[in-house]
Amino acid sequence: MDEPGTIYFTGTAGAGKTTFVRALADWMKQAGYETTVVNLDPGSESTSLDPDVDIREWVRLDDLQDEYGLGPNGAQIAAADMIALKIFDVKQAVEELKTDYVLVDTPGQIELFAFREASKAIVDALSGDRSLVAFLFDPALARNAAGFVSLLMLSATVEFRFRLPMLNVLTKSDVLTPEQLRELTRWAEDPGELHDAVTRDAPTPDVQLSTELFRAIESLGPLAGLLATSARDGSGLEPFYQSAQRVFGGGEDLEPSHAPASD
Ligand SMILES: Nc1nc2c(ncn2[C@@H]2O[C@H](COP(=O)(O)OP(=O)(O)O)[C@@H](O)[C@H]2O)c(=O)[nH]1
Ligand SMILES: [Mg+2]
Repeated sequence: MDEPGTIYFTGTAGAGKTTFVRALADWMKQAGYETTVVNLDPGSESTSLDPDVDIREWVRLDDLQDEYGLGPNGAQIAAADMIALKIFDVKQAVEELKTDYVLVDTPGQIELFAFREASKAIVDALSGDRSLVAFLFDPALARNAAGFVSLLMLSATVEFRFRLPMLNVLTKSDVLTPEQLRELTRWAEDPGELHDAVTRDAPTPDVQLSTELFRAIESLGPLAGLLATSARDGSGLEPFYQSAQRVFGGGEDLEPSHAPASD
């Protein structure tokens, strides 16, 4: 069997990572693709994710707080490093399930994943040649031009850290009006539109900074577009799968590993 396609889901706290992973795994299952859902958030209290492999079997935030008398932030940081020590157990558990795709939900706070050396080790251990990072844009932040630029920079930072192909994804598109959604899509496709919006929104003293930041983003490469999705109404899940598949397979679709479930 080919090695699985592994997708890491990153984004600011509350961007919708956990909800998206569950919705995508459910969609993929009914479309006939076998997935393994991995939870790498040691503080996750989500009962809805229902992961197949759960880091909390090895590292639990509440245990660390009790054992070492750490506060929530200290425990998060200790946990981020301890996960790296357990990553080969996680890898083994994932390999035993032998699915075509592995969907990895990452810790709620992005800095715990994106800015720690341990995460690089985690990603290196879990990733084969077919891996990508999905960076989720929360509409609450992406809705205005300055927030949108900030998220683009954060996404570029994640790319810089992990050196993996990236997909930028807008979550919760159901909360946006069609007009708002069109505007965000234009920003992602046309640097000129985004630049105009940034300078229009910025208070005068900020215009220069916004422009400079914008140029930095532009020079990182073409804005690759933003895929609008909603875990709530299911929109964008199939296009997301197809985009990921293009990254993994150079365009070829995998045959479903079993017949799609009928609804
Ligand atoms: N309207 C709407 N809300 C969503 C959607 N996806 C997630 N949410 C909500 O956004 C909040 C944060 O979601 P969560 O998946 O926990 O974010 P995470 O911190 O990135 O894992 C929760 O209250 C979710 O119910 C969506 O597609 N539409
Ligand atoms: Mg989460």
